[in-house]
Amino acid sequence: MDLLRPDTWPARPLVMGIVNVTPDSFSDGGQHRRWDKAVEHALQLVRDGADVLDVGGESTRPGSDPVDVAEELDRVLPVIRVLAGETDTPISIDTRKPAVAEAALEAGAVLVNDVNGLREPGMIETIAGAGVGACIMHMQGTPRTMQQEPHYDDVVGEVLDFLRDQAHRAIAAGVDRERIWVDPGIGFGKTLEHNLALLAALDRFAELGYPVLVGASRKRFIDRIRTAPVDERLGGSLAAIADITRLPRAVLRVHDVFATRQFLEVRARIAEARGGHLAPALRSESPFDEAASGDDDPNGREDRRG
Ligand code: HH2
Repeated sequence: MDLLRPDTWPARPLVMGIVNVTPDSFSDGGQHRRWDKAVEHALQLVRDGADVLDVGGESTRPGSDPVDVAEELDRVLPVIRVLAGETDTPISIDTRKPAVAEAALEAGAVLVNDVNGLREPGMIETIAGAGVGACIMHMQGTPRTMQQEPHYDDVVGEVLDFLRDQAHRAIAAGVDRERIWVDPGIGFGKTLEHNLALLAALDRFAELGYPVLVGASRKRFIDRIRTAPVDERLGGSLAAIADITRLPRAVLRVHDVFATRQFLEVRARIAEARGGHLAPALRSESPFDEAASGDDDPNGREDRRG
């Protein structure tokens, strides 16, 4: 299934599983440093229900330092090569660098997830030339400085304008319109209030006409609302995306793939019970169907997680 084309989009949000191959990512840094561990983790995310795998070799947490091209390639290429041979799940490369994107696409990635919103010279051309998809994310500043007093007169309007303009630039340069996703960039040069305003306005992002990606998983704004270490922010992560099923096409970039799929599935079943429209399609799509028929089996989760 070509998930990047709208005609093959399932009737539910896509779940993008995060595969960080970095020593310093904010939430799971270091755990997947060695590429074989990262592959193992990624394949677990596939079993957990990931629709897309997002492989990244440079941390973009607030205050983080950039890494050079050679180091980033050294981290991500072996992981992408192995994953491309081991799973049909589409692979996205999370990078700001055209050279890394190009090599990752050659190694088997099919989507460039750019937190820099395709601003680096050469990035749009790389994507257009390869005929692949792109996620355009908004960021104010750079990861090193972005949380130092971010300011907007109208955060939603400014982020919308940026995404619309960058998408138009990409299309004008030959990127397939149908393969563009947009992302307001939760936590990237935003205060708590900015993040909340953006999450409350996702419908307006959907009106741009592209699938909307939301990356709220385990982020710091959750801690600002109720203090919790990164691995105890699942409740807040799910709350942040609770309304997303309203959007026609959404992508959830998450660490906790299984819990997110479970969350979506339970919500869909409740909507179905209420007479909603999402659940039937969701149910027929679900890789969890078999287990769903044995709802009460307490071992179901273990079985699926292999
Ligand atoms: N967030 C992070 C990284 N990449 N890409 C998109 N499109 N949207 C996001 O919100 C987003 C992203 C940061 O999260 P994580 O990968 O867990 O951490 P790190 O940047 O430290 O690797």
